[in-house]
Amino acid sequence: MPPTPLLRHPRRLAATLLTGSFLVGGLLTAPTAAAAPSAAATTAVRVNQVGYLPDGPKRATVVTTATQSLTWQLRDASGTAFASGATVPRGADAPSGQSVQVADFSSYRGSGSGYVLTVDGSGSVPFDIRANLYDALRSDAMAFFYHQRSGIPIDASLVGSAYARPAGHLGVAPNKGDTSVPCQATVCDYSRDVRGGWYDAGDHGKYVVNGGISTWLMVNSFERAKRAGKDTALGDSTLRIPERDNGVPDVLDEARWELDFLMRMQVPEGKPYAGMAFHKIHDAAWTGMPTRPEQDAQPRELHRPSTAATLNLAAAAAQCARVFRPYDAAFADRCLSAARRAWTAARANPTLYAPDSDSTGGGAYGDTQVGDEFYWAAAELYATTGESGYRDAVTGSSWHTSPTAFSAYGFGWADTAALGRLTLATVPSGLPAADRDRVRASVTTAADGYLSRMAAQGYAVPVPADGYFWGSNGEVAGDAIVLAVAGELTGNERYRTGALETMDYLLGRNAIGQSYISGYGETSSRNQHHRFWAHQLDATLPNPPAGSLAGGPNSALQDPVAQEKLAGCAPAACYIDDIGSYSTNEVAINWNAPLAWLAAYAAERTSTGEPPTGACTVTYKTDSFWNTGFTATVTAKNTGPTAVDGWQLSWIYPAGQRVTNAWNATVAHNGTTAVARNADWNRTIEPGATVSFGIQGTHSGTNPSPTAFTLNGNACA
Ligand code: 9MR
Repeated sequence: MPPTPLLRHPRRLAATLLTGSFLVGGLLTAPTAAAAPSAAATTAVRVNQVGYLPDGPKRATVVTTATQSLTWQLRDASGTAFASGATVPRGADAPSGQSVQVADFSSYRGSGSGYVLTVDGSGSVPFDIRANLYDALRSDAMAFFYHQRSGIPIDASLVGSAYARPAGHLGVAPNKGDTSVPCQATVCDYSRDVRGGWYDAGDHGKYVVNGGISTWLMVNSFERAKRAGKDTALGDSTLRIPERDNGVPDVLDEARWELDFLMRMQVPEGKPYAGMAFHKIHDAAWTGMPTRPEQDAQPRELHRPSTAATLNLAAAAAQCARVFRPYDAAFADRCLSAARRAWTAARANPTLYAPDSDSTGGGAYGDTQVGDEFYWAAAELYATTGESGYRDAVTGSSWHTSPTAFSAYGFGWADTAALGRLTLATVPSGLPAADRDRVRASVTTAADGYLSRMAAQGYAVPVPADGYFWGSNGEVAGDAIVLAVAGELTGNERYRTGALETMDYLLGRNAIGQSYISGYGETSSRNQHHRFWAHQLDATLPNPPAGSLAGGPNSALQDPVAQEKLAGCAPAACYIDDIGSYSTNEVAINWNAPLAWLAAYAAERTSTGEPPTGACTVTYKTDSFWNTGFTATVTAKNTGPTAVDGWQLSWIYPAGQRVTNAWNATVAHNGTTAVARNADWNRTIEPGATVSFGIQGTHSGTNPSPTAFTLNGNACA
């Protein structure tokens, strides 16, 4: 019997300060005056600073000491309030350390720009409500990877002159690589051409485990969109990359840039450990801040192969073989052969662990538990080939049934079992139906766990209070992927709602009112830790390009700036937009990849396809009208496929009318929103049936009919 997987969170374990690592060079001597101030919130009404989708959830969090419900008002750019309601007090919110209330204006379905949500005299930053809200982020979050490319000039015609730069690490002085990189002493006696790929983050290291998971997410984004029939948005000529217009979907072109590098990291035939992947390649010593890639003069070194890196390569390459086949069969074959070799080599060397101590000049990415990597690689190889050997490796793995495959702390570079489950749940395979259904149920169970955590928190974050570790924003975006896949598997709209609400968190509905995505929102991160986008240290260099995600709050405070500036912070507030705070404010491929996935998903115009159980049409007929009052008959029809049992119909009065009396229903007001509820004798509306009730109300001169109705949370046509 395989051992039971341990519940573990290795990404959280590096709780020590990385002294002597990122701190060499200019960073410590940078003038402190250049440091950004702590990201102070400008208002106590926290919203998604970019905005909301007309058909999506629209919630805001209000920081307040008030214990009673407050009135919220949605105003347009001219200051006119046209929707209002009551906030729901939530009391103390542990992760943020704040007392909060929640305002829900989801029933508003209009669109426009310049909206402001006001509560108790405070206004939010202005935001939009529009269907194309995420179109720009979809391409910007993906374009991040082109910016991070090694071994190719970054072309001004694609990114603008501020972000253009010569190719890095092609062996042109002062660079010393990556066209012929020797191993560290004792690792091997030859050199390898490991050019290309993406720089990992703010440093110039290239790490196979992180490259593998990031590539997988990019390709998975395409694979999911294709299943949904929405892949044209990720197709050819959709991104600003050199390969556009080559007949291959651009997101796959971008992923291939890394896949080619990952395969170069495989130990060649005839050498010791043939088929294994070198764990990483990076500078012999940490370079200073800033350092442009083409100016890096440090020697580059290959570090010893590892089982984890080899299995990441196997997983990403097996997925490549499946997804690239319709576009480039020869490349798909090359990927499959690399994946098979890697798998075989990992089986022969199952305990070649990368140590946590190997962090001079680059990150360690240490991992001593690789059962989950074996499971993930087997799942990808099985989904691609259908071969029984890989199937047996899947079903024989304790990770196949372990409840910890989806942990409360999400998936990540060291925790990959969830990725195998997502593939087995969504890609047709020969798994027996009952087993496949169990795998699918594990996805929805995990998603339900994230939803309950979101519901219990004032900021609707899927991570637990102790889950704010290095790269927590990547964790949030990864959880959203699980939610989105649960929506795909079940057709249940609540999962899409949850996935979209995590975007609200990343874009400003959070403890510090910070949009963690550069270029998006009023107060967005602009000083992420990066050796080229280092404007904070050198005014001639650019800030991070739009669509770059900061690592996010990290309660372990693992850098000197965080330790100095954030001491005593509540977990969700342990963030500072300062280039020196690499443990809260770096960018990284494994955080931007789930963001790109999520942005592409959010940009799609349709919901998960759930039959709208509350689908409805409403007529509102004014029966009589006099100088201060009116009567009307409201008729709601259930046009959905299932009965509505216990109904609640709400609408917004455009001219401040108030219902004072009702028959066949009870009507209450939440500001300008009227909420009608069933009487005892008409609580069920069968499919196709209608319910009617009468109202009497007051007006102040004009009495326009309301137009937007919501039945049990669903907008009526
Ligand atoms: O994302 C990594 C995080 O999980 C680790 O705790 C941390 C310390 O080992 O390293 C992070 O990864 C960094 C890597 O080591 C070097 N490149 C930058 C990465 C993002 O900060």
